[in-house]
Amino acid sequence: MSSRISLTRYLVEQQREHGHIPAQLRLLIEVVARACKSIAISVNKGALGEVLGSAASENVQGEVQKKLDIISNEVLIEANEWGGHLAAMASEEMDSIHVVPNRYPQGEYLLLFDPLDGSSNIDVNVSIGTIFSVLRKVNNQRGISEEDFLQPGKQQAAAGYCVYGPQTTLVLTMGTGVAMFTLDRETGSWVLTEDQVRIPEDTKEFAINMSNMRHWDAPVKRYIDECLQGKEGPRGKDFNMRWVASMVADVHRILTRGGVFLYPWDKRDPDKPGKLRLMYEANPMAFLVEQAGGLATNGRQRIMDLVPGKLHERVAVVLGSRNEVQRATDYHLNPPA
Ligand code: AHM
Ligand code: MG
Repeated sequence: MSSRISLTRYLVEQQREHGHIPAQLRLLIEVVARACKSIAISVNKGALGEVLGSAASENVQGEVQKKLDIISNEVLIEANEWGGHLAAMASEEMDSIHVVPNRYPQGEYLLLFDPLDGSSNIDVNVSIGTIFSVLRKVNNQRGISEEDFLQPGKQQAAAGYCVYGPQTTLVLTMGTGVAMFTLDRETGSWVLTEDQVRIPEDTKEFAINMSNMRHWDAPVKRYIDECLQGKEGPRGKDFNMRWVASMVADVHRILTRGGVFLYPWDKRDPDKPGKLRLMYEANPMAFLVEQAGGLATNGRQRIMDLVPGKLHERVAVVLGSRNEVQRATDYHLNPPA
């Protein structure tokens, strides 16, 4: 089909139309997309590729790593370190940053990723994904350190994810809307299947891990309780609930048909601001959601305005359909007296 638009063609046309997509950024996106293709192949092999199960290691957050967490991390590093488009990378699965080795040219960008999101779903054959965020290296005066990564999400040059589900789909923003590409397994190419994605402003679907209910803070309890009261309650409509436990899959559903996703702060571990990681999960998803007309907050502030204090920082997340995120955020900011 000659009318099919490949990822390469999309990137070239975006450059022509908007004139501000540097060649290094285009290369970076193509390389990440290629790495995701390779991860998709490992995911699909499953038990046949001996990639299921846990590895004998923990990551910096003390979580047991799955074999696929490690494989995906390696695929992304190896694909990205030699192209000349990056200065350094940071990953949910690595304690510290990976600076591009001296034998390769250093580029202008920093890449952050959660190589395999939804790790608890790997072995049970439920959708999982890769999430990535791209920042510019702002300081050209010296070498590269962790500090260079500590930029607010609003400074992202691009962000996206790839979901490995019934279809393999790459979702991308470079700040001019959100586009979705489906992997054509016969030709091995990413084909544009949705452009200028929009999230409906209203929804009747929420996503939260209800088993944590007893630990929630009052505003979250109030918001969910009102949804659960359905037609008879203050919202005057019935809500449906979904929770995949893979953020990529939950966000993909929201980008496709609307909804609200919450992983709030809770009292289980009061010193932890939330479960999800600001730089590998919340920021890239917030960029995509805002570019599709939705909102993303930590209950009180816009996620992309938060200035990270450290690489592996965690954050509470409320994102999705604009009017619902606004409501849940209002409940935090203006609790009843
Ligand atoms: P991971 O990056 O280690 O896979 O953890 C993040 C995942 C998210 O994808 C998902 O929204 C959440 O953890 C599910 O957590 P829970 O098991 O507490 O419901
Ligand atoms: Mg994750």
